[in-house]
Amino acid sequence: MFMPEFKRFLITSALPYANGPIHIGHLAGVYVPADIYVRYLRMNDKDVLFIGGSDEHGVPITIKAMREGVSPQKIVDRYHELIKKSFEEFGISFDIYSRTSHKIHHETASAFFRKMYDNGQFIEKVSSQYYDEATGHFLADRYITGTCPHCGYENAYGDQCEKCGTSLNATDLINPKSVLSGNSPVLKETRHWFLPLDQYEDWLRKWILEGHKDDWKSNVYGQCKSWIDQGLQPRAVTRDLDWGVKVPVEGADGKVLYVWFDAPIGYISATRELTPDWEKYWKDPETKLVHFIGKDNIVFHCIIFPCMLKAEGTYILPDNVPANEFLNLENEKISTSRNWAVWLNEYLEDFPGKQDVLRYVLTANAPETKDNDFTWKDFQAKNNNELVAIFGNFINRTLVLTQKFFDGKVPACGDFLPVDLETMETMKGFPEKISASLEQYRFREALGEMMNLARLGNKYLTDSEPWKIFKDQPDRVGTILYISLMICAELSILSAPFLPFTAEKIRKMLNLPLLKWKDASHPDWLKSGDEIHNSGLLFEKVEDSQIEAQINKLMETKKINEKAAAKGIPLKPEITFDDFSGMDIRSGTILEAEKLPKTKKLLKLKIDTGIDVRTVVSGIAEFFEPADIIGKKVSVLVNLAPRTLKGIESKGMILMAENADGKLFFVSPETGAENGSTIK
Ligand code: B3M
Ligand code: ZN
Repeated sequence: MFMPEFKRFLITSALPYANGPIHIGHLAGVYVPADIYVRYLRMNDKDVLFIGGSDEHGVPITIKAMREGVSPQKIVDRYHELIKKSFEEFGISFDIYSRTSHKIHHETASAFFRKMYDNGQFIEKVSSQYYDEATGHFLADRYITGTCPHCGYENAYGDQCEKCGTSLNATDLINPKSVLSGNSPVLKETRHWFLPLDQYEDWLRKWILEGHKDDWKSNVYGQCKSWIDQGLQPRAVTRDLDWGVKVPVEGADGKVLYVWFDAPIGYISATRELTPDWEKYWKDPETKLVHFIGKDNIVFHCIIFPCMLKAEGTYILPDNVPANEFLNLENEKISTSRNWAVWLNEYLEDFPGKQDVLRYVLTANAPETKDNDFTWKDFQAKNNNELVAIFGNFINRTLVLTQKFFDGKVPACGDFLPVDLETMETMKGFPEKISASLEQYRFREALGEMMNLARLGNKYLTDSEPWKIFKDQPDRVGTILYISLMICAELSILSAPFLPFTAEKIRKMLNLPLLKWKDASHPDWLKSGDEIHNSGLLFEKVEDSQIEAQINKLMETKKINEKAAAKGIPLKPEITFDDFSGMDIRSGTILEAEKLPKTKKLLKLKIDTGIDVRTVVSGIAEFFEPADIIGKKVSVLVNLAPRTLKGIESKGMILMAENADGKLFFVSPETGAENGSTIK
């Protein structure tokens, strides 16, 4: 494995913005897979550093500070500590968890910029940028939102559309709005430094499109290809802000480095902070550099940061960037601002000692190739049906039987039957299989194999039924339990990257020394007569009540969000009763429905209004299939002046309820209200 052989490994995980706690989306996308990989490397005696830290600059921080009316420093101090602590408790085994407000980072990032500046690697340019006249701020990045010119998403940020992932300049947005005041911004001239990404296009093509066609994940490779194919533009790497790393150039007062310029340099600063030997990790081509990130960070880690490293000239490039897709929660996108998330710090409080359960569920559901969903019901099922019923059950049965029949001592091993030999042969295959998956960043697959080893153990015990034969064949039972204990020991090694807390418990119960990955394939370190002690169940059932409590918490959030959204819809001006009674609204039934060709939203409906049968063109096609709404009772405004839409005369309008997120629902009279009855 590890072909080609690298001398050392430098593993980085995205630096989370210190503007809120960590949630399961971050964990599943970045930190759990990175931690599994690093633990695996360490168990293989590799020289490895695992780098993490808080990203404390950028607009996400200043916006949060502004909303709370406190200083940005206050925000980052609060969340850095919270994040750091919850990572620790969750067993994310960073070698260092640093922060970008440290002096060493400001120095490192400044020097990096200055070297590129001195080498003439930036374009200095005065350009027009959006400016909020009401507040006196230039608007870049998340200070400005608008419609994405690529996919039409209405809440794209000034630096990136979160829907389609495209990286944007604020001036690309359609209908831009200031996040500060809600106003439409004006253009104002300002001077900035740009990284001419277009000059790196040929090099990027060679390095990524030719060089990493086979080893980068297809989602990562695909995104890179589409950016490069679209043509790269020079990108501003400085901003008019006062929070961040000051631009180290004379006459650049009031300007800081763009957060996406300084943040990845944070990986370098953290390594410098960790060890005086940092250069060999960053500059020797025999180091394998791997960035673990989420999909919205791909462009920054695969295109922009590598261009910076290449320009600076003395650094190595990432060997791989195994970015994950997104994890949703109960079928909805996780959102910090809408509080739609499972927060790590709250999980640790609600489920004390159950770090491994969450690690397991997030790995089993990892959004490795496509977006995936976390649901509390599935969390419960995976815990109860897999961790408790398979993994925990096997270890517990083996230990209980050893206690019962052999006084808690490893029994002597007698002659092998074919089933023993076969089982031992299968056991031998697991380390290699799991390694192969892990080394290709297939963590779900690796976890599945590890569980197959527990399944093998369960089947072996169930088939051999030692509890039935002890009386007549105690030696045979000794052999069965000896082999079962070997499987337990193998599990304690192979589960360690995924379930570190559990692995350690098993190791202690079996009285084993700290073992390495290679020890799993020749498990001869259990000796007959060695004492073991069963210190209790590894996993407990998650009860329905615990799941209900979590679901209720989410329902509360939903209610709060709905209220906030409804409040956000402004009331229309007052009308008189006559205005209202001028509307003739009737109960009707949809008789026919068909999609209007070449439109996305329109359905052509035939409606029985009780007065007549008429055609109404309605903009509901995105929410309803024509076949599903035939026979549906609807409320129809019948005296609306006719309009021609796509060449079809539409007479009237059907009434719909619209959610704050744009979802539509019929306003249907109850059965019994005949067609033509008036609605008032
Ligand atoms: N803070 C973005 C994010 O949390 C960013 C990652 C920086 S990695 C250098 O999505
Ligand atoms: Zn988009």
